[in-house]
Amino acid sequence: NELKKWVSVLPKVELHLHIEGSLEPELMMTLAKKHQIKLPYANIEEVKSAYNFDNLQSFLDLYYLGASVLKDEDDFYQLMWNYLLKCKEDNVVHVEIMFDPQTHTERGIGFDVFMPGFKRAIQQAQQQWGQSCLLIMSFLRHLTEQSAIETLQASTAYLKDIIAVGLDSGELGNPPEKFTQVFKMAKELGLKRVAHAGEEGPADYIWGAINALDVHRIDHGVRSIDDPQLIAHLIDSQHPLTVCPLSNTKLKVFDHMQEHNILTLLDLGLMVTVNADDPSYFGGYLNDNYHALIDHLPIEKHHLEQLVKNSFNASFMTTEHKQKWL
Ligand code: ES4
Ligand code: ZN
Repeated sequence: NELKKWVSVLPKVELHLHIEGSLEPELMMTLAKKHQIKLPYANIEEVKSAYNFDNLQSFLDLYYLGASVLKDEDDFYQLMWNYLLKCKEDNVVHVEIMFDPQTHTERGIGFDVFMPGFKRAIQQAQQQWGQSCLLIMSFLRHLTEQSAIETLQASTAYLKDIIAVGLDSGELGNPPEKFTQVFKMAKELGLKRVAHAGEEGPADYIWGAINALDVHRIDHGVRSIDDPQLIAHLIDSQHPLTVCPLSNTKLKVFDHMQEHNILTLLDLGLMVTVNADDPSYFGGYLNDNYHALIDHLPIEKHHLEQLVKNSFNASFMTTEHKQKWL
């Protein structure tokens, strides 16, 4: 398929990627052995066959379990390095990577363990092939706002390495308004803001992310389609949506890729982008997500060009840096 080959080699940007969700079963098993951690899997095949999800929570349970093998600086380095090698392979020239500090601090692993590991891998990729990379610190919304505030305070020594804060984990029952104060504090510290909203949760949570958290982008946002007033607002405001096609079908947000609304949203004039979310759990990296759209939707070359252009424009790159690519 010509279109697939063409998009594969095109310079691209990724804006919605959880580094803990790029932990491949091979590295998971290696690190479990290294640290003598018992996992409920006998081998790599068993890990892969466990990745059959009914909804977001059934995925999150295995995602937090998998992350429990990440213990020392070198583990976080290896995790980040493996993902950055995929960026090179997929020609992802700029990436904004989310990490979940609380997934690690709750286990007694602090910023001084994971941040040096992440930074060493990023510096190496930047030196070796000019990889451009920014970090987004994401709060777990199933925990309290107080815990998010403590996380923001614990990140003080690394604020210069962090471009934005985000909000992820179980959406239903944890509306954006729960995190109004911590997002306000982050804004005052000069951090940009993104939040998962309208993945499993209602369109109202997208309004909440915009109005209460003052976000620059919405992660997912596909449920915006249920609210015509919100759609009109998103067309007008051009708030980017970081849509994740393979994630949405794996987590049954859409039963089949043919039913995905990304093309509808794009044709309506929303600022839509394509992203991988948790590639090792959802069956593919960024090129695989573009390929899935090509395989299952009536998508044309001009749509793909728009999607790629949108992700450059929706990024937190400086204007000068954007101009290098557009
Ligand atoms: C996530 Cl797909 C998704 N949704 C919400 N939180 C997450 N954390 C990692 N992946
Ligand atoms: Zn996500």
